[in-house]
Amino acid sequence: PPRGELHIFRSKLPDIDIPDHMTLPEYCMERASQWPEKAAIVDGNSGKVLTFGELDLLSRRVAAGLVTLGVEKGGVIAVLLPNGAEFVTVFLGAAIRGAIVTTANPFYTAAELQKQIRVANASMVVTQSSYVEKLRSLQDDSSIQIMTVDKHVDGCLHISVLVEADESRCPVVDIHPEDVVCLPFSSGTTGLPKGVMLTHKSLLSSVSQQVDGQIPNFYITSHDSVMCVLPMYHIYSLNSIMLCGLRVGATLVTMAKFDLPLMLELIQKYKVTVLPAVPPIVLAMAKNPIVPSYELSSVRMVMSGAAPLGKELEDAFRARLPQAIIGQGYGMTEAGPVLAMCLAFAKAPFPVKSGSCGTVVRNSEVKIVDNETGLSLTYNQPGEICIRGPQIMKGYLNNPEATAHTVDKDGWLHTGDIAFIDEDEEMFIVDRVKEIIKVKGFQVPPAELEALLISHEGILDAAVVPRKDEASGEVPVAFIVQSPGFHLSEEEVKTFISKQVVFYKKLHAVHFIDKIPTTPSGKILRKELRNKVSLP
Ligand code: AYL
Repeated sequence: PPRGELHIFRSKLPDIDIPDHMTLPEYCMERASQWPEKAAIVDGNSGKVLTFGELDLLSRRVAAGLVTLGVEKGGVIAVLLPNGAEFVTVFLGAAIRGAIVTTANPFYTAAELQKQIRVANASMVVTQSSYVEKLRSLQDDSSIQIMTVDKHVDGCLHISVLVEADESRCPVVDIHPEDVVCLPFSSGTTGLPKGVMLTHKSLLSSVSQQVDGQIPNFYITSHDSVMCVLPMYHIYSLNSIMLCGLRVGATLVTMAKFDLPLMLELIQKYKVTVLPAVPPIVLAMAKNPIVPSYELSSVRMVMSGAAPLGKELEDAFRARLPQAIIGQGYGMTEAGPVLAMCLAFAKAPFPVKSGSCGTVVRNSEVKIVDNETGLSLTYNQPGEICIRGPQIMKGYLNNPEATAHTVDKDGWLHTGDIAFIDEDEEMFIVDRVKEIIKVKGFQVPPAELEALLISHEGILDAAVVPRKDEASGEVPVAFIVQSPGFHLSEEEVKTFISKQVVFYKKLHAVHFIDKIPTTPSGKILRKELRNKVSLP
């Protein structure tokens, strides 16, 4: 097209009718009564099974119990749980109540958890007894209630008050499609983690774009068993595994944490058909010598997402599990989260190329913007991916500035990812123009580590950038300017950070320099530092 014309990319599949009169839990459980005896969740660690009928009943009890405990519509509940039936039950129950669930990694340190719980303004935390100690200080200066799902703990509520509540008192709540239902945290394109307001409409639309219609893009059905090893507190698993799985009536086989032998055993035992993964899991499946000794022929689909998957790795995987279709999903928490999905996963599959992160989902528009000229680009020209559709976030919680920076006045969400789209409408991510570091698919916001670093009296200035890593994709490394008179060692700096953050945010190297390179306006020249650590 001529210069300045807007070029919009769309799915190759036709648009669908996305339900607009249902809440998220109604939508996800719409067909549950067709298969009440079917397993919704098989806990891979304990072998315990929860049927769709039981899940439906328990989630209505949870909603009733939350009312009794004083959780209002719009109230926030923090769920700090490993994968399992309780996570799903509490999520659905809270959503029926009209409450909002904020999710976080239970391995977060006390400081990380407290920050999020305070910013989210949660009134209740649902967790395991082993994490209560970390949360105790929250109880000192506020009215936050802590609830355990396993053992009873003094001073805490127990999940029995929810799952043994009277389902006939399940509230009828007037929920608007634009009401927030989930509040994951993400640092987005810059700065510290922020609450991402995902509404009933956003998540329902995103799930619908994946699994609904005549030709679903992510074709999973009630005949599938889906491996749920990716943590449900992350939006990838919450959306593409938990919510999509419930909607279609698939069985989720959950694992509390990644463990390759156990995962392979469970795939074999439960004849798992769909394996949503992240690149390090694909790497293990492609390279680990134990893999060929398991019977994995049930697996028909493997999705990789949350971080780049190299073409070579994709090909190596294909050589090992030739019966499975491998492809990618591309998501961003703020985008609801799924932007693109492999069309080889569709009910009427398309041929696809290795290295592609998929094709834009249905009922959405994508444009690719040249960051220098602001023009929208056509085929094969890399630029920033922007997306518009009913699934994107409502905004960042209490942060209109950051929201306006990410979603423009025309409704385009700017991802900070650089990609091109080829003539087959396949998207290829080639770079990132945002600060975020992706370790095994987890977000590590440099701003968070930099703030911790400069809180040390021996550190005058600091910058944190990604370094490529075979096992994790990327790892954070720091550049440090020491305060006059200080002579810190690399180990001292690493330990100072590792005590304060969850394992995957640990620094892998510390470089001492005289000055952090910045632009005249004071912005860190991250690319320059990134290049320094990527030299052989
Ligand atoms: P967040 N290839 C390359 N980079 C990716 C990919 C991919 N397939 N997917 C995600 N990313 C990067 O918010 C990209 O930089 O959400 C993106 O902006 O933790 C950033 O990760 C977003 O990180 C799915 C499949 C959800 C994937 C997701 C990803 C959610 C990760 C649902 O079905």
